[in-house]
Amino acid sequence: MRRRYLIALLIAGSAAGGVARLAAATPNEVEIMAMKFDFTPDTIKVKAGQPVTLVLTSIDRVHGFKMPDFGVRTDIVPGLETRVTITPAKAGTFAYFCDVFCGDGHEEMSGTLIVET
Ligand SMILES: [Cu+2]
Repeated sequence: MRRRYLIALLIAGSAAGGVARLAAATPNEVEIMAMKFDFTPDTIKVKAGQPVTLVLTSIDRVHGFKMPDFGVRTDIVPGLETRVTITPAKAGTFAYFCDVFCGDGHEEMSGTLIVET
């Protein structure tokens, strides 16, 4: 029983590895939705060395998206898809936040990019 579980894990692991190799050619896409006063998701996990495209949308008003560690800064305009591609070089934890004042609670509008090796 225990052995069967281990084999299933190994199969799942190699399948995931195959997906990761394919994804290296074209950036993975991560959708981030902005609204007063949150980003959804507010935590993103990506792999170091692999390009990732953040697809930013807003459902209420213009927000900002700033990720200082990557030199990224853009508006997020309702009705538009704003795409930003980054390739994190090394593991770490990096902040992103809204930099367009959008009301009380704006200061709390932030998220975390976790880069894993
Ligand atoms: Cu804001």
